[in-house]
Amino acid sequence: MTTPTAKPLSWAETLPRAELRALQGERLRAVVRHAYDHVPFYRQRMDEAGVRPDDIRDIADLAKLPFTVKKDFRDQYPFGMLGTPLRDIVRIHASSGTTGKPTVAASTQGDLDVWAECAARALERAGSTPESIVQVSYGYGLFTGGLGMHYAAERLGAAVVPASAGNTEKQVMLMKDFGVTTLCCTPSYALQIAEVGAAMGVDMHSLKLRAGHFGAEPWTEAMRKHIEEVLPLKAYDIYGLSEVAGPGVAGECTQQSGLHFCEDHFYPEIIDPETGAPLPDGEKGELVITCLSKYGQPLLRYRTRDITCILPDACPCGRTTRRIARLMGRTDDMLIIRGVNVFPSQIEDVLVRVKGVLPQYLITVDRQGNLDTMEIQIEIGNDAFTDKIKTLEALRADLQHRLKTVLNVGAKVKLCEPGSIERTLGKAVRVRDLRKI
Ligand code: DLL
Repeated sequence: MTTPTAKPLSWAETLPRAELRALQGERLRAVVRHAYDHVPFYRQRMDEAGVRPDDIRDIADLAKLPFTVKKDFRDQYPFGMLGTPLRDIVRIHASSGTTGKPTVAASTQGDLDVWAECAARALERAGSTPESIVQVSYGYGLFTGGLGMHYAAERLGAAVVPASAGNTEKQVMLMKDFGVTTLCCTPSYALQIAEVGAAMGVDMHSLKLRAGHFGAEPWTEAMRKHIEEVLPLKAYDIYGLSEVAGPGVAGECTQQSGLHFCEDHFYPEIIDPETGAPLPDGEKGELVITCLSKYGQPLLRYRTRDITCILPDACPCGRTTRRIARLMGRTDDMLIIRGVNVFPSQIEDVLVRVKGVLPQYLITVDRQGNLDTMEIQIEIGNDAFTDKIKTLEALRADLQHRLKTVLNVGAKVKLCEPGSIERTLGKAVRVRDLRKI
């Protein structure tokens, strides 16, 4: 039995544009007022910009508000961005920051309900129903992928298999034995599952899978085609980020041509990353998101650093919410390794704390089979340079351990001689990405 709700899950996806805009304006007014009254950070920013909550009456006024950036989270770490007392916060997620401290994402129950609704809408948009069996093979934990899709499946009324990532043979067994219809994981892990299943002798095309919701890392149309060849499902792109909510901020419908934004809760803008000027629909730039319903940790005009465009035409599916194009890259140097966000500055932050090494390093990212690999070459200082293998190995192991703790993903550390990493005259080259996705 499903709990009766007043409105169908996706009622906001087909609202006439004028009604949607009125709803957005109403929610924006309330959330801006709340942020100003309850978060000293926003009050100060708005005062500096000379904007009062009463100046924000409609979505057209959004551009008057100052941007929020990732660094603001670091400066306000851990709870400086909260809009409610801590007692009203019921969950705290965290994603990578640019240095040692993570970016905190705290939610009230109301915020979680909105997120679950949006992520459930992503499942429904691609055809899942309460009859579906949804295997969540995103990692559970501080990362929002696992818990995000978990509550989405429950909100839809489907049966959820909380597999988390890893132990791939078991994933295949569960899929087969339970008749899983919907798979949620990173696109690279979907390929890994297909490969392991085939190696186990399972006819992957005999599985009941019909939809996959893949995201958290960049992928391409070519990869979609490949996944659809090796698994008997349609592969749908799903987008989200911890600061805003998690998976489900936007996701594709069965047309597979752009990700419908849950515009009634998350308002998207595209700006010129150089000037900050808003760009019209159809033009490529940086995605900026305002959370219209988030009160635990309000978020106004957040610069995501993700590059995309808002598709100017209406979707043939009949939904009126605007879509974004597949993500086209980032304006910063964030890497996504096995679904985990990694900033080169995090590595630098570790190196400056370790005696004997220089903050001279080169990250090489590659893909072996379907798994990302990361090797970090690090220069040793002249003082620490020795021909004692035992000493060097201890240093190497220590660095590898420290980096794994900070980055949340393993990297192979290779020590190299002083001066051996190429110096450039301009911007240092810190990353070689050899993956051909
Ligand atoms: O990756 C949330 C998520 C989980 C999305 C599961 C989809 C599925 P973060 O760890 O905070 O949150 O990383 C957010 O990942 O700014 C993008 O750069 C990247 N990203 C997320 N989805 C996609 C996608 C989750 N579909 C950052 N395509 C974002 C490309 C994506 N990049």
